[in-house]
Amino acid sequence: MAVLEELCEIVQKGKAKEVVVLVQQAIDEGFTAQQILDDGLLKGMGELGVRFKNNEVFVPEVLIAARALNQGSALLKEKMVEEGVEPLGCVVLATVAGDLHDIGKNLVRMMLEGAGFNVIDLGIDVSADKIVEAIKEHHPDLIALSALLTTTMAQQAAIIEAINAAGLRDSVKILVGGAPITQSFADEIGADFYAPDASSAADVAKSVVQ
Ligand code: B1M
Repeated sequence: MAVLEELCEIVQKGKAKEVVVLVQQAIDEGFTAQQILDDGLLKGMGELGVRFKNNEVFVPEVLIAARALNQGSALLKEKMVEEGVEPLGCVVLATVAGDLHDIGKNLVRMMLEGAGFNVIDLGIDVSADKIVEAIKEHHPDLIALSALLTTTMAQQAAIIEAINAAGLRDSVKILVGGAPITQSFADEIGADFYAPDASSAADVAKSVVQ
């Protein structure tokens, strides 16, 4: 277990090379991919998420830790397929049409992946039509929409309307976020959830699949 505790610590420090060495060591010691993920990599990212929410660490630390986590989990991919490890759920994520800001969205993606979700990241400037297509193609548990401009907030409402019009509203939950978004705006446009930060977005996603 010592190696997994160390992994949990080192991933939070963002030391990618050490993370890779420790993941290999854990594999050699006979831990399953699920154990290495749950008790090492994801536990570390979860703890970092709490510290991020409490303003004890900031965006650069989270980005560096996420890069280390990705390198460690890349090593586990083959083993996960062999062991049949299933993702917690599927999230389609996007920054809405007209909006090019993606730093917050990328943090949301990292927290979701760190929590064990398969994330379909459609990128920036994503239209309502593309979201509707993605729901039909991927059957996600959650749609997560980021908007950073007061002028693009309305796109979140337009996407919800398009999902309604396509008859898909009952098949998916919708989470909205971004600097100008509030709980009351989320309620007004008929979103299911609002999250003020990336870590809370991952908490929402976990609550949806539980
Ligand atoms: Co822009 N920009 N920008 N910008 N930019 C802001 C947002 C702005 C507040 C700056 C200002 O005027 N003070 C302002 C918006 C004003 C408004 O609408 N009220 C603004 C503007 C006006 C513009 C342009 C219009 C400027 C121009 O061209 N005249 C233009 C618009 C381009 C476009 O999108 N069409 C523009 C362009 C850009 C750059 C391209 C230069 C660059 C973006 C680069 C990139 O993202 N790759 C940029 C940047 C960097 C910023 C600031 C400085 C930083 C934004 C950021 O990344 N913050 C920003 C001012 C500021 O915030 N200080 C500003 C860090 C990031 C971690 O925070 O994205 O808020 P944030 O994410 C948070 C939460 O909001 C939440 O989680 C994160 C924290 O954990 N969150 C979610 C975000 N998405 C979520 C989704 C969720 C849940 C939570 O669930 C789905």
